[in-house]
Parts: sequence; C-alpha cells; structure tokens
Amino acid sequence: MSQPQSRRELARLITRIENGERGAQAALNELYKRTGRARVIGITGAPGSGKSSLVAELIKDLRSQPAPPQVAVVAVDPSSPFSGGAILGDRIRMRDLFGDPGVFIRSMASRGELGGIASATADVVSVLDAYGFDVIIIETVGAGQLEVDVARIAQTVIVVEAPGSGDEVQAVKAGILEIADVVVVNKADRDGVAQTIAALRSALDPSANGSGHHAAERPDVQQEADLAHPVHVWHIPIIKASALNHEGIDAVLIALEQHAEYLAESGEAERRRLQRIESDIQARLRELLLKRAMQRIPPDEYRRLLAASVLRNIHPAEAAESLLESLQS
Ligand SMILES: Nc1nc2c(ncn2[C@@H]2O[C@H](COP(=O)(O)OP(=O)(O)OP(=O)(O)O)[C@@H](O)[C@H]2O)c(=O)[nH]1
Ligand SMILES: [Mg+2]
Repeated sequence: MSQPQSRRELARLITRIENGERGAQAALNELYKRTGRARVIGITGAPGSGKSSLVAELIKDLRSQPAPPQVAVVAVDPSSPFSGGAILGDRIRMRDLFGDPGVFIRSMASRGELGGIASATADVVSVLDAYGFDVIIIETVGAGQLEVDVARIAQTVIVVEAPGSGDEVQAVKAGILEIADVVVVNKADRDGVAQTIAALRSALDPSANGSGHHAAERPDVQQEADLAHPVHVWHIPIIKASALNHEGIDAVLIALEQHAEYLAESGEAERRRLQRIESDIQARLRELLLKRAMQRIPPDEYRRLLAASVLRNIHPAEAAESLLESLQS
C-alpha cells in the first residue's frame, strides 16, 4: 500500500471523488466491502486553535509506537474554495510528517456545496479505509453544519479550544461543543487556561444547559486510563495540552483509546454506524428522487408554479404538492 505506485493511484481516485466524476462511484462500490476497519477521528475547533499542530503531535506519537499504525489525514476547509492559506499552513505544520511513508496527508477544499463536501469526505474516508489506513483523522475548521456532518463520519470527535478572553468559549459560539466526545484545551502554555476549562465545564454540564450530554464530572482535568473497566457512560474529558511543547498528547491518545473502548462496550459504535449509514442512504435517495422528479416534471409547469410562489399566490409547500401530483398523473 505504501508503494509509490498505489499512492499515486490513491491520490488519483481521491481527486476523481472530489470532482464528482461518474466512474468514481463504480470504484467506490467495489471497495466498499473492504471498509469498516479504520479508526476514524474527527478534529474540529475555531480557526487557529491548533488543530493541525495537535494532529502532527498525535501522529508523531502514534508512529513511534512499537507497531506503528498507518495514518491518513484529510484536512477539510469549507471556507476556502481553493488551496488557500489555511491549507498551506497545514502543509507547513505537518511538514515533519512528510517523508514518513506511513503517513498520508490530503487537503480537500469545498466548492461551496455543503452536502457535497460532507459526502465527498465520507467517500474519501472509505477509500483510505479500504487502502488499509489504520487511523484516519479528519480536520475541519469549526464553522457549524459541516462539522456536524463530519461528526457523523467520525467515530470520535475532538473539539479543540484555545484559551481566550474571559468566559467566551469559541466552540459554544460555533455550536460545535455538542458534537464533542473529547475536548482539548490546547495552548495550555498560555494564560487563561483555568478560566477556559471552567467555562467549558459549565457549558458541558447538562444541569447548566439542559443538553442531556454527560459532563465531565470528575474534578480533575486529566483523567486516568482505566481500560480494564469498560465504561458505559461517557464523561467528556477536558484535556489540557500544548502542541507546541508536546504536552498532554499522551492524555489525548489515552482518551481516544478509552472512547473506542466505550463505543465498543456500550453498543454506541453499532448505534452510530446504523445512524450514519441510514442518513447517508436517505441523503442519497433524496438526491436521486429530486433528480428523477426534475427530469419528469414538465418545465413549463415548474416555471409556472415557481412564478406563482414568487408572487405569493401560492405557498412553496403547495407548489411542491402540485409538482408531486403532476408526476403521478
Ligand atoms: N503557544 C502555542 N501556540 C500553538 C500551540 N499549538 C499551535 N500553536 C500555534 O497556533 C497557530 C495555529 O496553529 P494550527 O495548528 O495551524 O491551528 P489550526 O487550528 O489547525 O488552524 P486552522 O487550520 O487555520 O484553523 C500556529 O502559529 C501554531 O504554531 C500551542 O500549544 N501553544
Ligand atoms: Mg489546520
């Protein structure tokens, strides 16, 4: 798999998926049977919180294990239509990892279509999984809906926060704290860490926000690994780290291992998989049905109803009902 020939083949297939090429689906159908082995981790957080730096440090540790896993990184940037500054930054930050044949890094830029990038990312993850990558990390910049969609692809989601000004938690502002399985307060070498942790803890506390999530109940921030005792309730850990100083990286890896254990032992892995595949099928079915409907609806009828809706003569829901009826007649 790490031969340059198949790496080139892999890169080419990913490009075809990104471009939505027709032939790519046949390849995806073929390799789907070989997926389902990889550990898929999502990492998100406000711009500049240190996601790429953390990913680089996590990979360094993973790759120095006795039996190092093959690791792939997919950096998804919804805000940049081309390979812009952020992605260039990732490349520089992850520079140390280049030259390691066990690490594959790929950036994906959005072409503006939200649903498109999420399903393209899911397909790219499938390809990497089928190609034998043991760990696949998806990095996205916290910007709302895309992160929620990415969370459905990943088994475990890490939300990265950096110490900021006062009580303001960026992850709450971006609406991404609710998808966190693990919270990392990076840049712990800076001031304001305790304040950020306190703000995060109160945001995660269900009695404070009524979200029904399990808050970090233990008073200590760094939680100890206890892999001998499977956990059936997940307490979202808040981990202090400094990617700059390679601190807290081991604690993040332990939390990831614990979460994997929790997912397997609690049946949550199975539940999430079912949910993910079901919503994937529904999204694709919706797309197919719409495409088919648009092919069959008489264009004049479509334009007539659209114009009537624009003039507020009929409600868009009523227009949709009429179009559906025109299909059945
Ligand atoms: N002081 C300090 N700086 C850090 C730490 N980790 C990352 N940085 C710096 O923060 C800046 C942003 O780091 P990145 O790793 O690119 O952050 P990111 O979240 O991937 O950024 P985007 O992908 O652009 O959203 C860089 O200048 C890093 O050197 C840390 O632990 N401490
Ligand atoms: Mg980054």
